[in-house]
Amino acid sequence: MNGTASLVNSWNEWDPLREIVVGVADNACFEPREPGHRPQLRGKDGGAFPTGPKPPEMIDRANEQLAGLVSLLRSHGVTVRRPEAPRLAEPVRTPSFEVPHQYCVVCPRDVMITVGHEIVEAPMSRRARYFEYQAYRKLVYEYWNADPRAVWTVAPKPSMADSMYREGFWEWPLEKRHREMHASEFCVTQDEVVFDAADISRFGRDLLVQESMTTNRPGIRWLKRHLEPRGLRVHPVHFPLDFFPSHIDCTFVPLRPGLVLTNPDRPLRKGEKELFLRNDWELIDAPRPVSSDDEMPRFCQSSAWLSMNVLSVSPEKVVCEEAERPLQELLDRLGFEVLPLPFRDVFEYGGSLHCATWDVNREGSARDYFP
Ligand code: ABU
Repeated sequence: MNGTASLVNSWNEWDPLREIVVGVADNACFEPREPGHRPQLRGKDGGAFPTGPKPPEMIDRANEQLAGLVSLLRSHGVTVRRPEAPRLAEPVRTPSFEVPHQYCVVCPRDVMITVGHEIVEAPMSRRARYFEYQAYRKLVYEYWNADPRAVWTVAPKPSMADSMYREGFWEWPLEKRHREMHASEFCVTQDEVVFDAADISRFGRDLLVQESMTTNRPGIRWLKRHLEPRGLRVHPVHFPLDFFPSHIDCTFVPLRPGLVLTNPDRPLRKGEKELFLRNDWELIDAPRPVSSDDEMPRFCQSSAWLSMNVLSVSPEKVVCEEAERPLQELLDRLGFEVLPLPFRDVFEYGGSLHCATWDVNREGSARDYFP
C-alpha cells in the first residue's frame, strides 16, 4: 500500500482487481436442515440428504478447484488471501437456537462485503451460517489495522429463533407459495434485520439489494439507513419469477459500466429497470446454462444459473466456469477476454466463482453511474 492508497477499496463488481479473499473447503459439513433451509438431493434417485462432515475426497476435490482459482488470479497479478478454516462439525447452541453443526467457509461473498472503504459483516439468514464471520475475523483485523481509512461494521445479528421464520413455509402448497413469493414473503419474517451480503450488487454510488429468501425488508431498510448518509443510494430490487430467490449474483450480474448480464428466467420487476434504461445501460440475457437443474451435482442446492456466477478481474477480463461454453462465446462477442476455469466441484458448497470470493481491493473510486 503506498502513502495515499487504501487497502480496503472496492466500489463495484468489475474494476481492476487487486486483492481478494478466496474461500476454503476444509472442515466443510453438509448443510443441515433448519427453518431457513431444507436441503434436498438432486436427481431422481431420492434418499435423505446427508448430515455431518463431508467426506475428505469431496473436500479435496473442491479445494483443488479453489486452488486453481487462486493460481489463476495470482497469475493475473491479484493478491489472494484465504480465511481460516474453523472446526465446523460440533453442535452450535445459542440462547435462541440450536443446530447440529455448521456448514462451510467456501463462500465469503455471502457473509462479507466491501462497500468503498468499509467492510460489512452481514447478519446472515441461516443458523448453520450464524458464526461464519469468525473465519474472516483475522483477515478483517489485519485490514483494519493496516488501513487507517478502513471502516469495519458488523450488522445487527438476528435471533434466528423459531419466530424469525414462517412456520410451515416449506409445507405450503405450491399455489400459496407462489402467491406469497410474489408479495415478497419468503421463509424469513419481517420482524428482524436479515440479509446475506450476496443479495447486494455494487454499482459505485448505487447498490441494488434483492429481497429474497435470505434478505428481508428490515435488512434492506438497515442497509439504506446505514449507507445513504454516506452518500450512497440503496435500491431494493425484485425478480418475481424466481420462486426461491437467494443471492443476486446468479440473476443480475454487472460486467462493466453500461452492461449487465441478466437471467432470462428472472426478469426484474416492472419499473425497476428504469434506472438502467434511463442511463443507457444494456441488459443482455445470459444463454441457458449447459446443465439442467436435475443435472447439477447431487448435493448442490443452487440453481443451474450458477453458470452466470462469473468473477470479473477487470472490465475487460472475466473468469467463467469451464463448461459454460455458450456464455463464454457471448462474453467473447461482447469483447471480454474470457478465462475458463473448472469449478463444478465447488458448486455443492453454495456457489461458483463470484460466491467463492470477497474482493477487498479493486482500483477505482466512488463513481456515479446513474446521474
Ligand atoms: N448462492 C447463489 C445461488 C443462486 C441461485 O441458486 O440461483
